[in-house]
Amino acid sequence: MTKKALITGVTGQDGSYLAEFLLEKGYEVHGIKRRASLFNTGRVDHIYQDPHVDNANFRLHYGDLTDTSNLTRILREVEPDEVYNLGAQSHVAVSFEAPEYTADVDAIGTLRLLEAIRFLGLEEKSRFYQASTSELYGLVQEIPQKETTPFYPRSPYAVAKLYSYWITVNYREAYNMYACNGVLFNHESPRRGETFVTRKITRGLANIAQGLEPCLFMGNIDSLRDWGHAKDYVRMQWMMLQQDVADDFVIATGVQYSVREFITWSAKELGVTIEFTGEGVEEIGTVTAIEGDDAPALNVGDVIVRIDPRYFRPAEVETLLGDPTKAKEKLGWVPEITVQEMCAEMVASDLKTAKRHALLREHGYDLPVAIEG
Ligand code: NDP
Ligand code: GDR
Repeated sequence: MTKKALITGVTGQDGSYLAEFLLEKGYEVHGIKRRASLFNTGRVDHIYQDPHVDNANFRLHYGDLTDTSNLTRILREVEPDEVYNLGAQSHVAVSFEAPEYTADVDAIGTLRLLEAIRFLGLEEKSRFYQASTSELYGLVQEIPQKETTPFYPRSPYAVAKLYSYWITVNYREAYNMYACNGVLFNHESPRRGETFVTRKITRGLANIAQGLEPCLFMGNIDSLRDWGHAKDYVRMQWMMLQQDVADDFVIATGVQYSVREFITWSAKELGVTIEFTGEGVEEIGTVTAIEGDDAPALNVGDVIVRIDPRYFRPAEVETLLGDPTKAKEKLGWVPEITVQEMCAEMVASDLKTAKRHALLREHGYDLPVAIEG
């Protein structure tokens, strides 16, 4: 029998990689996409199948985590073997600006799905994966963080995700549902949203190198993160639902770097050496050497990184470092892509786009390059 999976957030970074992964495993994949005034399926267009074709095994349904009746109807239609709840307002800084909406989607949205599964009598059939987060550790109580580390969320996003973490545990214990939390540390890719720090850096520097943007404006570049590749992490999401007994796992690489280091590596991928000088909001990143021909718009001495306090958060998570021992020992999971390899892949992808833009500009077809974020 073909297994059926339902993915909320299928149009996002993880949703797109997970859909690809499950299709390769022979699943029938159903995804929930939001109604938007512009096309929002760019990350899954390459796996889209015309619904008029017989046996299409990738299908999209309009829906929203704020809409109980819609979620219930989709679950009733699909009767999935596995539900992956990846949909969320996932930007930490934005959650300070839209805290109530973030709570509605990221906390109550999870409850809506779990209740719909129960209401439809699917609790024996549908296994449930909740996209939990290292942001739960917030103001860290232990280094490195593992499954038993106490939580201390530091943003409306993290507080909403704390509710989802515990409601998932609660439904597992109360109703014997197969429900798991993957406590995932930061994971990135060329498909990462443009306003998350790694993508902002790789895209911004590629644009600067091609003369499309003047400077990268950053927030707290001392921040430390444990970054992995989204492809490695979605494989783990599936592995978690294949166990005999539902459980919660930390997924991380166990290695930590600063945002400043990520900027330096990204520049290096473009053949550019940056030196940081100054302190606090006065810190700047200046070009000290250029090799190769990927940065034709730059000269030694150019200041291409500055600090803009607008990007500081009201409460910051300064440091995160995960201990994935349990996932490695119980599930045999090991991340295959290093953060440096991932950085190179992201820069190469953004450089390709930037070169295309620069070429269009050179020939009089100017496209606006959004630099806010
Ligand atoms: P993205 O922001 O790339 O994707 C989020 C997805 O959720 C998008 O498809 C988005 O739709 C959808 N979405 C947003 N609001 C709603 C809503 N109201 N109803 C239905 N869908 C909605 O996130 P990632 O792929 O990076 O992350 C996936 C999940 O994992 C998220 O829950 C995130 O919080 C969590 N997480 C992510 C980590 C990471 O480092 N990437 C680490 C730990 C947890 P649209 O495309 O229309 O915007
Ligand atoms: P994070 O990711 O908040 O960890 O949440 P993000 O990439 O946004 O920030 C990482 C760190 O970089 C610092 N930073 C900046 N961040 C952004 N976005 N823009 C900047 O200009 C900037 N300058 C410095 C931040 O302050 C922070 O310390 C991500 C999301 O994917 C969540 O959904 C997920 O749960 C967690 O990772 C794990």
